[in-house]
Amino acid sequence: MASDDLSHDRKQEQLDAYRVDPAGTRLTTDQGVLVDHTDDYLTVGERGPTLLEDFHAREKITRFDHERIPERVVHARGAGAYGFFQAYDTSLAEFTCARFLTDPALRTPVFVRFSTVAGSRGSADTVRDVRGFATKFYTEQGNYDLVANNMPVFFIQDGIKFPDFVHAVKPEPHNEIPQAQSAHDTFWDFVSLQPESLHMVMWLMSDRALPRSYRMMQGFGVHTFRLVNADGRGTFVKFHWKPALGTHSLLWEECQQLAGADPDFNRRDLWEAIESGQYPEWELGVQLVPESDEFAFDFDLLDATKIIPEEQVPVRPVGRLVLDRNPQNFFAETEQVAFHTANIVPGIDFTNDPLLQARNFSYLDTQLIRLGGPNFAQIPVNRPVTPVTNNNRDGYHQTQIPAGRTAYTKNSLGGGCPAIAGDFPEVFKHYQEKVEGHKIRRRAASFQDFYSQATLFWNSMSEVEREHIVDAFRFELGKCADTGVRERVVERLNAVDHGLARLVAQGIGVTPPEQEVTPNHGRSSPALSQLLAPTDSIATRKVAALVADGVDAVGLGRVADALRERGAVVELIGPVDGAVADADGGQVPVDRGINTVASGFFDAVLVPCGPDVVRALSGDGRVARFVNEAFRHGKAIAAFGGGVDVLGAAGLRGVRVAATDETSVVAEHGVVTTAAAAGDLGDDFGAAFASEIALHRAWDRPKLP
Ligand code: HDD
Repeated sequence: MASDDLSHDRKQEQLDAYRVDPAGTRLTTDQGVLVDHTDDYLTVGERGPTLLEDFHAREKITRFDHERIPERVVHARGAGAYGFFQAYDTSLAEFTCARFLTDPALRTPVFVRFSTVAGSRGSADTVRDVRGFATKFYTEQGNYDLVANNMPVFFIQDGIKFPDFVHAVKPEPHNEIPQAQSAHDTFWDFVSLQPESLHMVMWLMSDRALPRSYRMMQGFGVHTFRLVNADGRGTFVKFHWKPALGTHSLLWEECQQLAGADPDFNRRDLWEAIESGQYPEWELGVQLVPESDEFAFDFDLLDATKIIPEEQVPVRPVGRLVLDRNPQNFFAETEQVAFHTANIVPGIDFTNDPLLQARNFSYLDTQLIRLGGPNFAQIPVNRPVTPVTNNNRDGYHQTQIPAGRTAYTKNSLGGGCPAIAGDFPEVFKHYQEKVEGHKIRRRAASFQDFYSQATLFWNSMSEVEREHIVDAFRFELGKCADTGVRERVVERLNAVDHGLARLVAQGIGVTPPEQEVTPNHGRSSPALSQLLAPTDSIATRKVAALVADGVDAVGLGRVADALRERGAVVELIGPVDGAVADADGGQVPVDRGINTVASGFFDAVLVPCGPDVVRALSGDGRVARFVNEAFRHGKAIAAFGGGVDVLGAAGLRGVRVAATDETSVVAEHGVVTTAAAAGDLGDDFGAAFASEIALHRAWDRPKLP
């Protein structure tokens, strides 16, 4: 086996030892006793009282009673996968001795868990929320956890406020309403009284809070961390994950529809992509700041509510992350995985960011209650691939049998083992920092600018992104019953941007502010807009082909092939599940019935030709709604032959479509049409449709009334 494969497989090999396969086995009790009957309790006579001595029934029910563990206090809902990380080259060795970042021959195994933050374990995926992006690297130097989010800043500057923040955003304590939403009074009350949250709130109100897929979102380590090289020299670092498929979002209306139609939308998407071999991929990048530049910025590097604009410090590519294996058991792996910001390896260290320091306490602490004791690092998914040898002992759920009579350092009776690693090259050395000061409870003056970067974010948005932000504020604040809270938020927004504050105020019945309090500084960071970096790929994009009896299978096949060749997933949606007849009377199997899907499941819609099809589709209210929604949501829509008529029947207006005799391809605002059908349908039709899908959405499309 090549050495570069070794590390990757090492974690899986370790996990294999714990995997239990029921194939070919017989039912037993937990004690290994064979069981021949598990449907009836042991009773006295067929209709008589049950017996306490039925150890099998008692064990079965007891085990069931104890199945649940506390859900994560935040980030309770998630989905995870295994994969690997591989550095591109050795260039980071100048800055860090972390081998997984500097040795391109190493494929470091990883487990990644994506999550929402506010909702309970059973809440919907497509809520407006931050997404977690936590990666456990099983490195050759021990486990490293990069516990990141899909937004580069945080709500608060100091971790001591975390319980307050979380209490404010979680369901209100008196009635436990609302679930998985920030659209309620206590959250906005908190925001209005903690202006440091405003920058993050701008991100939360933006499309970033509605990712199309976990596979299409960025990740950020948020804090300024430190890289440390072999000589002990430190360099400040911010970590970035960039998705290979581009960063894309859903629309709020779709999110609300999907929360009902498929609450597992993001989970399922990740699972299915990996099952089908379309492995999600990200690039790790770093922003490096020499220690000598610690004070070169107009914000504090230790302030987690600030970004370093990429235009100021470019993101330097380091390596790639690929997720290629789904877990086998959700509870054992995804639920029991335990991340901790303090899990670091030689070459990486902390800074004095007070948010990070609080996290370094909180994550270990939370696992103790969540996983029931101090031995959670022995749970298979959490085990490092490096040996663990120390004198930590006992506690709940100890699964190892430490041999020998000595459990202390120093010892002579145990041969002095485990021995202190001393100057062993792999040993972790804390970064040496000289610190002095008074013991005080006070925020630094350099943390006091709460608005400039919120303004920077607003200035960097495209027009459509701004529209979405205003709509989001109007929705969220519209759900706030307390007018005082609404007014205070508008007041805060006025310090971000006067125009924004006025637009929001007008939508929520608050008198728009007359005066601009702080003039907008006018600076922007183009890298913050999702729309400025479109991809040209349609890989993994989902296209719904709406079919009915009489479909032009030849034309449909041509377009579907063109899309599939480019990596898209085409699903045939019929009036019901099963099959439809093609124009020649043959059978075309459908993938799903329209009653089981929603337009939000797909990135694009194709309406094929066939006279009966057009009649059937035009007369089907579900089809009309499907196409109409896809149009309103800016999705690419294609129709050929008579299928073009279905678009009119669905109420599409304001976009020119091909006339009945126009066999060339007409593409306007993401609507691609032609009168050509069957054998006359050229390759240019599929190609034009693919180009529109790659744009993600046609944002300039006229709005329907
Ligand atoms: Fe946190 C979970 C990310 C601030 C305390 N956090 C958690 C997870 C992610 C983050 C991705 C889910 C991990 C998983 O999938 O199991 N948290 C962040 C980021 C933050 C942040 C990017 C700011 C930069 N967190 C933060 C603070 C505190 C916590 C300030 C406490 C002082 N976070 C926790 C926690 C959780 C957690 C309570 C809940 C479950 C867990 O840790 O394992 O300890």
